[in-house]
Amino acid sequence: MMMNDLDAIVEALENNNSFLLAQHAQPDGDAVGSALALMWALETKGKKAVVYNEDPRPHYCRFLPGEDRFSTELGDLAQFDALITLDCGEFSRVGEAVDRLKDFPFVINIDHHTSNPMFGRLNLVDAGASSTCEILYRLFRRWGIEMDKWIAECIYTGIYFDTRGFQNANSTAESMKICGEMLELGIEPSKIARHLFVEKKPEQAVLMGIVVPTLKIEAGGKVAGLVATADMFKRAGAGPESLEGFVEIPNSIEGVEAAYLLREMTAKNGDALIKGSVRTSDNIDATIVAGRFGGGGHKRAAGFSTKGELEEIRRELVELLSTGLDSGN
Ligand SMILES: [Mn+2]
Repeated sequence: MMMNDLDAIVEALENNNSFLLAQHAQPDGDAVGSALALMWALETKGKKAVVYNEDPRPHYCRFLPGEDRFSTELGDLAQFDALITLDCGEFSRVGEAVDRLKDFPFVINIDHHTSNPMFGRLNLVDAGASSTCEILYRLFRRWGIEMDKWIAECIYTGIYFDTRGFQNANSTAESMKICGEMLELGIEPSKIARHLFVEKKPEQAVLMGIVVPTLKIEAGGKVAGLVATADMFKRAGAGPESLEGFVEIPNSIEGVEAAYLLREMTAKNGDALIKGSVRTSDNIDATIVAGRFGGGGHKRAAGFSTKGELEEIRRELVELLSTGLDSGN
């Protein structure tokens, strides 16, 4: 799926002055990288950009230039000419602010999720792109942005994060070429790799020790997953972001074709929720499985938040994944 208002978006950026940049709540490396890359690019053109997210940035993004420029307040929306959503598979992913933002008169939607319903007045959505940062790179090229080391660090971070260091199927010649070009602008790939994927906080390592024993391998070795209860977070003294990347533990097991991670969490309104991450091989579409729980994402990596009891959802999810693998759906 490809929705391409590239030239119209370049024109809109050129002809307007003040932009609000929103990404999905609980931002990841691509959300933070794309917001900051676009902020710096707009500033090189003398434009004003405010970067908004209701949630704090994950600790692994704290090294990025401009990381302290995020705001958790929207302020007066009338000051903005356009709202640009980044890495949001649907409008509601911006979080609670969607109630105020959904009537904004001019929305530009830049994203790479398969399930994106094209909610912007202008849309630049390519599910074939590794990341939102890869799409921004194309936009900057078309717009004639002179990319510097700061922009390069942000772009590289988004691509490297969403491909998981080129381990995922969304790693393409194009995404690698762009990253090579970012290296030529002076970034240090080993530093970024360490921040994104290697370094753990001590409490994350403790949490790993508690969560790994919940591993279950089922469906004849094809489905594997972990669960994390609220009590486990408490025992480890770790926050909800601490599970980043943990789904790769079951996903790394030989023979496993579908992996999951479920965790208990509390929504902002106080509701108890189960948050799920799903990783799949070629043989099963993760967006269909996550969709059954009201979520979405990419074919091989998707997620959801739902109400319910942890073990019940685990059974239901394993059942769906096993059946899906059997039917080749
Ligand atoms: Mn992304």
